[in-house]
Amino acid sequence: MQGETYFSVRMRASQNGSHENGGKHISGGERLASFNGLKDAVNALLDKGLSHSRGKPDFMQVQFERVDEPIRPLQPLQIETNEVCTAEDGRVLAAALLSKAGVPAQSIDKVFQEIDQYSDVRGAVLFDIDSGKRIDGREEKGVRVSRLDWPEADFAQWAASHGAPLNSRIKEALAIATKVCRHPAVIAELCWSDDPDYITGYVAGQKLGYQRITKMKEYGDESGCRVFFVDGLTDLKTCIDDLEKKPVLIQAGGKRWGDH
Ligand code: WAQ
Ligand code: MG
Repeated sequence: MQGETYFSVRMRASQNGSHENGGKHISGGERLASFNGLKDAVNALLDKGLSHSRGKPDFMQVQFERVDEPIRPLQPLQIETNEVCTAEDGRVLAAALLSKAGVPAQSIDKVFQEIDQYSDVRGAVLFDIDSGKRIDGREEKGVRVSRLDWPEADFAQWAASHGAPLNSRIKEALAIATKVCRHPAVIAELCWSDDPDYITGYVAGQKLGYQRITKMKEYGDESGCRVFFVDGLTDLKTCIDDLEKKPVLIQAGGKRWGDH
């Protein structure tokens, strides 16, 4: 989309006070919108935070800011769904997929050992496969991938042609995975929701694609995770900056943004 000014819109909501005052994370969201689309984007994020299965928020912040960098168009990763019967089977399959994407066994084991600690993070954990350690240094905040969106009409067309449900959860998760796996330092991503009513998760990688796994935890469980496995990271600050700030729009079909 050249020539049009875009705005990054972000929301975070918590319960029992703000996040920085120890409140429980309820919901977060990020969109990219034109000036005329701001009202819809803010309303959609407001709705998302107000009607959430993790609870009613008593703190919410919604903000928008102009994006000055050019927006990069990206094709969504290939999607596949892997049916499993139990959460244990789901986690075993996730480990196998991470291994296929190039994550060493020691790092996979360590992440699964530490997974309960990661569930308090309201962004993502950056895990370095060289040192075998979490390296973002962001504690509870983690790294929040922002400045990304998938225009609804393009997503609807994509969903129809892939037999995928028309829900914003898949749209948002596939958009994050596509942006993150495109980063040269990122080997793979592991994610499942912290929402008690959603148990499907995924492993993603640039070559592996977006591999959904139908059961990663039990219904009612409020612990989720999002881990980006990174390798050969010489400049941590730039990597975090790219993930948080480089603007990306997902586009599956038709004319690509910026084509003439
Ligand atoms: N950047 C970094 N981390 C994030 C972001 C973001 N933009 N959004 C969410 N997270 C982290 C945060 O720690 C959340 O607690 C955790 O991920 C889970 O977020 O059927 O719904 O939005 O294909 O609850 C995946 C499967 C659903 C979708 C994942 O995650 C499908 C999901 P949630
Ligand atoms: Mg959630």
